[in-house]
Amino acid sequence: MKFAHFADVHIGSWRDPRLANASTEAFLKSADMCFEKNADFILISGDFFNTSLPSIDNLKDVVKKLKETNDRGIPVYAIAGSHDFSPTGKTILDVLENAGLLTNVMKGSVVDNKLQLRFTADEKTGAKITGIIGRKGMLERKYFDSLIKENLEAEEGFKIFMFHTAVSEFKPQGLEKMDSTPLSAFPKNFSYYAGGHVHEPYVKQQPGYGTIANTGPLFPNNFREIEKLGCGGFYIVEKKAADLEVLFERVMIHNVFSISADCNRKSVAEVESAIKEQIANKEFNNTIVTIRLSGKLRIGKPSEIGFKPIFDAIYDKSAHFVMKNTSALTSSEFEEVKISTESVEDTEDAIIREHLSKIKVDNLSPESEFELTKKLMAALNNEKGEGETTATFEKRLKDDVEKILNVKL
Ligand SMILES: [Mn+2]
Repeated sequence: MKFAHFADVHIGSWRDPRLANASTEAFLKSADMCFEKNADFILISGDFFNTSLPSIDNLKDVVKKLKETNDRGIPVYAIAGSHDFSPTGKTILDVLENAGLLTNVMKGSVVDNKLQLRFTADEKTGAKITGIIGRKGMLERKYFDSLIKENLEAEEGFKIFMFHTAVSEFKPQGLEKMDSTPLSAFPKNFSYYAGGHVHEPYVKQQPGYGTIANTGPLFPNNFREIEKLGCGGFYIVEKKAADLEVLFERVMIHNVFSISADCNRKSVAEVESAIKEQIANKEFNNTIVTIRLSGKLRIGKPSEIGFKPIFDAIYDKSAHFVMKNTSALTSSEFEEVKISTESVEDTEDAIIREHLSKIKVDNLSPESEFELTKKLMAALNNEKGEGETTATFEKRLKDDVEKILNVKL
């Protein structure tokens, strides 16, 4: 038995036209790699899409590849991740499942307020697969906390548990503050735990449980991930007698070249020449170039750094994309502003939490107020979909907000 484990594909994650197709390309390439390696099936552990309403162009390419995958007799098993849902719980994965292109393996029923999951059996290999979806604001914790584990743990055979949440015990360095689910909430005695959500790969052997793996994204999704991971990838898992071999397959779409400069006690001109020095005599064919500046400038302000000529010079050396990060750059001319280097979502969460209960909202508990605020923000963050008229978009937005607030506008 040999299978592939993808997660956090985030189709459509980049807005810039130069990177807008990168995650789709990574998916197409990864599927082709699975064909070459004769994988029996493919797992996608959440966040297949970056939004609940992906662009038609990306969707067209993805659907075509899913069709080819199925035609080759390679089934795709998936769970939804926090990004796959609209604020009212809709996901494009349902459309793909109804078209027979993938199987959502979080299937089960509610018994006495408890969640009873059942397995989906892979016909060819006999592998038994189940899992728990990820939701925004850690709503998946409710599923874990109400999960009936006995039937899952007692089941015989090769079992796979798919999940889209951070495991508290295995949070990577730098992501310690991420909300997470403790191992104790997971059912024991599975052969393989196929994780997503944490955008960094790791494989752990956990006594009593089994192999727990998190693949990270197929293509990096932001500046930090490009800088840290360089490229994304997935696991090819092969059952060899009693052992599982888990190999990371790198998926190269673009090369990455990262520049960082410590600007402490430097002038703007000195910073500019430090960057120019790092790009001299280099070519950047099909390369994403990242520039990270940090420290406190001695003379001048961050806004005075002439990025335009630097970017132009890098593009002249055939770079595919250039991006900069100056969030840790300050000036002695201004008071330091406290900026968190965490994700936008973490920063949002921190700001909401700071302001909870400052206005009275319907006697809501702080936790419900937090969830309501998050849902409203997600709904209002929704963009007009492709082919959607302004009127339908407005109606969709209004319907979403009405459902969240439980009122008629
Ligand atoms: Mn993700």
